[in-house]
Amino acid sequence: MPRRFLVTAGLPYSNGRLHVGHVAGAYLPADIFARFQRARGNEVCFVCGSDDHGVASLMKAREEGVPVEELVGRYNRLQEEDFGGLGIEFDIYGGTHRPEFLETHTRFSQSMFRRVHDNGYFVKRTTKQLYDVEADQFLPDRYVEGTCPKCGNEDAHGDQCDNCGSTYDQIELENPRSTITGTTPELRETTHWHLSLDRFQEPLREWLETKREPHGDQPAWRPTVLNFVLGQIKGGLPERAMTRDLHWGIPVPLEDPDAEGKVMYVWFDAPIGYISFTAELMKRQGNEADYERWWKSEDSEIVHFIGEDNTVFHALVFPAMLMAEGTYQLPSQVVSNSYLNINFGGEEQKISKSRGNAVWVGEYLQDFDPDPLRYYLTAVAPETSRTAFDLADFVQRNNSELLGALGNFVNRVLTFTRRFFDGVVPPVGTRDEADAAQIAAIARAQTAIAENLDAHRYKAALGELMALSREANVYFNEKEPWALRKTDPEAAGTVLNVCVQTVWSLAVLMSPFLPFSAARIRTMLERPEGDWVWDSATEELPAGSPIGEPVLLFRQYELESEDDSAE
Ligand code: B3M
Ligand code: ZN
Repeated sequence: MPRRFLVTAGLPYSNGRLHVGHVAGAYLPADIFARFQRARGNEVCFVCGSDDHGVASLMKAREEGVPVEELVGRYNRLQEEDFGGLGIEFDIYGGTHRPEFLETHTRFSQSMFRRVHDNGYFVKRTTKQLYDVEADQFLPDRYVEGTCPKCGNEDAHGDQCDNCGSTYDQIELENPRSTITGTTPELRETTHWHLSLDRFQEPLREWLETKREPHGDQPAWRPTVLNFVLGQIKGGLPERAMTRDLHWGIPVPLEDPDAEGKVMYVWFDAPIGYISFTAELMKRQGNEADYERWWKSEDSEIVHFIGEDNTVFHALVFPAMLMAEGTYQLPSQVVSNSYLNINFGGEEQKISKSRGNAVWVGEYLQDFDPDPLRYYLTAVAPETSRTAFDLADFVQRNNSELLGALGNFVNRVLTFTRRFFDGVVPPVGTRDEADAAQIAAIARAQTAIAENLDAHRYKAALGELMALSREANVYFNEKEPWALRKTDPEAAGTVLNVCVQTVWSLAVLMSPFLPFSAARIRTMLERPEGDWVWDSATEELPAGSPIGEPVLLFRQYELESEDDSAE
């Protein structure tokens, strides 16, 4: 029976371009997983899109002086382009305010909100908040500055002080000022709906405890993720306001005068985007109700890929929302990655736009190919702890590992076969022990890679792929087919037969990681296009199969020297 996977990758805020940290944290491992499971013959629906609401996008639009719809629309398209350039292929790329998705997304978000409300899991509370009279709006924390109530720093943010690190409620700030108009805001009462997370502490704890061990066909969750969220539960889960006084978001759908002019908190509607985008896809395929096969049926496995800062929302808040709603399944797996830092100017730094140290996907793709980045970001993936992107290391590994080991082997074998064996796979002949060992290495690598990918160990899986390519190089070198050809042409044919089989297997096994290169090998081997089939890695190409013109898989990269960059 094929398995069914609903795979999601965190919805990027549509207010900036994507950099390597985003890719390593969520999108690349999700894409590798989706490609692998598909090749395995499993049913996969890979969903993503932009997170268009929230205060940050509103602020950015204000800064740029453009309507927020225009801003998020622009970044939605740019981000989709960046993903496409890297071969991150979603089945659907939506957007929580993308025009073609808005009706479905609003309907799903409002229905969820209403059901959580009707099931009694919201508490309505009236509190005081800062109101900017001139701008005629309540001020989200990011729109307020003032004097820190703890240390007296005069440039403290609405909810935290960068000087002393304390956090507080915005109304505790002294001498508050609105960053929109610069005026002094006044205190006004406002009403919001709070999700009673406290009532889900026990059910969440019980559910999460089952993830310590393998469950169903799923591996245990990463201990870092579990320990973190279980720790949060131990500390007590606070109620969280799920509505906001903003004009940007999904309107709160309650027949209550207090709900007027309010929208949902961005973190309420964003994860519902996963569901509404799936529904939109199903609608396009003919039947919207099919989204239930993915989201409500027990034989579907929901796998979320996220960066570590999104863990609370995916492992606690969203599951609590789903429990409160009552008809959904909970996720089977939350694959959360740590941050990817960057080595810059001789030190390891957090990737940040303002520091100017980010490697942007769009810029990268102007100079380099997608597969080397996919390779490097998997090789240094921050799976269990923070790691760092290092440009010199990227160049070095491209040259020595991708080009030196993998690319070279493929190129040598195909060139040699064309030159000395009429461009066709030579007959098998009699395999000696070394030949048989090389054939056995293929099956071993296939199993090891699959086991690691099923367990969400991407780095280790890639390591097995590269081990196979190194073994293959050793085999080729030790067999010396260039000499053997003269003394025992049949044995040399057998060696090249084994090598071509290995090239083909490498293509199948690399296809989740390095899809562009895999496709090139497939073309060179003149194999039919179409979906990759994992099992075909061990299906031997018959003698006589044609070998096409070899093309180089990887290029040598050079670090820009000081002189070049000064020009
Ligand atoms: N947009 C946060 C982020 O990009 C948020 C993820 C939403 S996933 C439902 O870090
Ligand atoms: Zn302070």
